[in-house]
Amino acid sequence: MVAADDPESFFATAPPLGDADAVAARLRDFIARNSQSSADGDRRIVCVTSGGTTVPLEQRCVRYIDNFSSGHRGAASTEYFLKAGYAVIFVHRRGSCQPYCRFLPDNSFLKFFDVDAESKVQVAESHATMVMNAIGDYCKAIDGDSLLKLPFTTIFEYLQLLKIVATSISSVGPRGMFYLAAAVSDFYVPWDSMSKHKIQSAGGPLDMRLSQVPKMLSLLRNQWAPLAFCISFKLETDSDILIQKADMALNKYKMNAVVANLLATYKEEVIIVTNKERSTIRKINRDEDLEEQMIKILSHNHLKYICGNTDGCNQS
Ligand code: 9Z3
Repeated sequence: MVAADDPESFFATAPPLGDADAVAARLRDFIARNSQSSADGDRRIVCVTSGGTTVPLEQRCVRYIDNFSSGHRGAASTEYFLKAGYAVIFVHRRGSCQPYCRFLPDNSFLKFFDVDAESKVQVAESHATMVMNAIGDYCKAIDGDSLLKLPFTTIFEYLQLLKIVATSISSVGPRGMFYLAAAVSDFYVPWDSMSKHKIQSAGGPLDMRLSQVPKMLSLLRNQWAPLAFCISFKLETDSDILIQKADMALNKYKMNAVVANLLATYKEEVIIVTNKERSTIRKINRDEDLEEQMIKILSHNHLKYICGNTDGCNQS
């Protein structure tokens, strides 16, 4: 019997994506349109993953295990990648934070609107500029064919999507980048050993054995998109092991960079670990996005990487 932590068995037993062919076609078109040479050279394309994956406990899912992530980092990073001229494939958890919507309040959404004397709904004066800018930036990204959004919920959907995106992006070689900010489950229940119906409580306490999710970073690096510039994230709660774990990921999966962060401080501080250096990035003032500095450094490193992998490199 093949182990559940074997990638082949994971993909063979996972419920197939309903729209895999349509997703592959959209990706092909998006990448082709963004690969046509333009005045500023061939465009760079990044796949940003964002939000947490779920692990269903039942095939007709009532209960699931979730991973911590609001999707804020992925959404903010997408905005800065777009600003830096990248085309972005935003692979995100359904319902998680979206680019240009980060500042919309999730609990007091109605505060954004006023009803005037003629009963017409309007954006409140206090938020009008912010909403207008967000709509403008979002439309520019969509109309300019710079942003493709692909949603997932479960670990099964996420890994199948990642594989399709990676094998598509491989066609642009070193111009492709992966920025894997999604919080991905380490353990799961294989589809073929999962209860079909809702697990009943009448049987007493629940004993459940979870299998390890296969490590797909090796496949991404070695098979799916061998020339892409790859950045993975490492989230820990214990500061004593963070850097050691990031170094391990860097070397084991041959990542170009690992972004290390602690649960307690991830909004204020990250450490970008590469083979050459460790750079600590801190938020200096409240209104600043940490992601702005992160994307500046990483996109610069990506340019250098492209130059090292391309003859007659014309990127500056
Ligand atoms: C991260 O570490 C992200 O920075 C956060 C962002 C999830 C903390 P938010 O979405 O949070 O802004 O609320 N992402 C990677 C987390 C992860 O699961 N990494 C795995 C690991 O650490 C490797 S894929 O082992």
